[in-house]
This record gives sequence, structure tokens and C-alpha cells, in this order.
Amino acid sequence: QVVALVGVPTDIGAGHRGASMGPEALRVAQLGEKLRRRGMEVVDRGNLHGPMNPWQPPEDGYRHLPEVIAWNLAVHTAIHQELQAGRLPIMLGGDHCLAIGSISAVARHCHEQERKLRVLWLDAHADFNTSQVTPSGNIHGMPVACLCGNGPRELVEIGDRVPAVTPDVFRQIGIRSVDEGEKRLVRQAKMDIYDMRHIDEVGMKRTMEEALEGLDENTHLHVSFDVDFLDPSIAPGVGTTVRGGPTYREAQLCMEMIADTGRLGSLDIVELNPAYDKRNRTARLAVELVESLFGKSTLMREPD
Ligand code: DIR
Ligand code: MN
Ligand code: MN
Ligand code: MN
Repeated sequence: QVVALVGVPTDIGAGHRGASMGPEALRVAQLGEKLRRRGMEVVDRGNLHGPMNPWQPPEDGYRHLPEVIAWNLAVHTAIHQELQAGRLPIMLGGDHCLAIGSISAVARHCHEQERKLRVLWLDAHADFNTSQVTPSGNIHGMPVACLCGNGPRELVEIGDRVPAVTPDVFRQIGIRSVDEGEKRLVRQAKMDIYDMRHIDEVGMKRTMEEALEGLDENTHLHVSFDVDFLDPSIAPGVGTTVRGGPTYREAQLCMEMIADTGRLGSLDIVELNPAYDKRNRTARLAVELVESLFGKSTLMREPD
């Protein structure tokens, strides 16, 4: 399996500047080299290009909508091309609005290959806002809603069908910040949310067993890893920290259990913001976790 790194250097959907530096921070933390050391073939496609961040206030509930559309069209094309060529794409974000482009590409690939799709959404946030309920207008708080058909036409229509996916493909893990209007929407859509209270109550092991239940050899597993999933004490380098996230060990177990499925087909690493970091430690942690996601473990373990 060949891994393709696709850098998307923009913070166009975020409420803080700096996620545009994420791709280079991950390269500096040696993401490609670490995966190569694990015996994988890695190609780095460099960075996609798109409009500058004009840093304007929201209009009609959306900040920078035309620019968000342009970036996501570029992401969709690039990620679909890698999947079609049989490679495993890793999108180096960039803010989380870019998951509209990447996951619509994965969904299209699954339709073409007649494969099932499961998306693990690792995040402090549900990212299910709409222009009606958003407290910020920031589109990085809306990608799950857009992918499910609830958003501006130009974003909802990216891909081969509308909606690109249905809510049942998602399993959201680590959630601990959902806005007031957004709570109603996630309930209406019956989103499968393993929030921090659930992880507190049953533990990460049981949570991941539940989230990974029902995968088979025909399922493509996509992981959308918003780095603010992690507790800010270990991952300060994100724009919107929310305390009470998974610890280092919980995050490692989460990644290792995903690796054990052998079904990982594509990955987003988003919201990494080196401007808020010190000594690139959050990028280095993200790379360590991605190594686990690709099968690094302490011992040679047999499945239970
Ligand atoms: C908040 C923050 N829910 C919003 N969202 C995200 O503005 O919609 N922060 N995704 O990372
Ligand atoms: Mn997010
Ligand atoms: Mn988030
Ligand atoms: Mn596939």
C-alpha cells in the first residue's frame, strides 16, 4: 500500500489564523519518514493551492464561503485521484472545513467501488452547525452537516451525489463541545456520538469496540482526526482547545484499535496550528499517534 501525503495549507474555515502552517509542521515532525521507517512507501504530493485568507466577517452565516468552495474543490479532485490510483491519501490540513472535499472524494470512491464507508470523526466538536445556528460563521464547524446535505448548495454538491453521505456512516468520538442549536440538529439526525462522558463511563476500549462494530472486508474506513480531539495539556497547538479530552494513553489505544481493524483507507489530520504550539510538540504528538494508527505497537500482539 502506497501512502500519499496531500498538503492543504489554509485556515480559510477557521476562527483563528495559523492552521495553514499545519502541513509543514507535520513534515518537520517527519511524518513521511516515520511511515517509511514502518516499511510503507510514501509519496509527498506537496501542497495544493487556493485563495488567500481575506480575513473577513461572516456573510449570511458563512465566513469566506467562495474561498472555502475553491479549496474544497481542489481537495476533492486531489484525494479522489489518489484513491483511484489505489493509494491511501493522508490530507495534511488545514482546518476541518477541508473534510468536505476529502470525505466527498472518499464517498465517491466507495460508490464507484461498491464499498461501504465508515467515518471515524475524532474531535472535541460535532462540526454539525448550519448558517442558521452557527455562533461563529466559521465553516470548520459545519463539515459534517454539509456532507450530510445540510449546507450551502456549492459545498453540498461537491462529489458524485447529494448528499455525499448519510449520518449513519459517522461515529464521532471525543466530543465535548456542541453549540446550543447544533445539539438539536445532531439529535434530529441521530448522529452516533461517543462523547467524553461516554468515554469516562465505559472507557476508551469499549467505546472503540462500539465505534468499530460492523466493519467488514468491504468497508473503507476513513479517519478524520481533528487534533483538538486530544486534551489541550498534551496538544496545545490547535486554535480551539477544549479541556477534558482524551489522555495520551487513551489516544494511543484509540489509534491502535483502529490499526487492528486493518481497514484504514484514508486519513485527514486537521486543525493543527503551529502558531499556538511550542517547539512543534503537537505536530510531533500527532505524528506519533499516526504511527500507531498505521500499526506501530510495543509488542507483537495476537488479536484477542
Ligand atoms: C464551534 C467551534 N462549534 C463553531 N467549532 C470547531 O464555531 O461552530 N472548532 N470546529 O474546532
Ligand atoms: Mn473539527
Ligand atoms: Mn474541533
Ligand atoms: Mn477504497
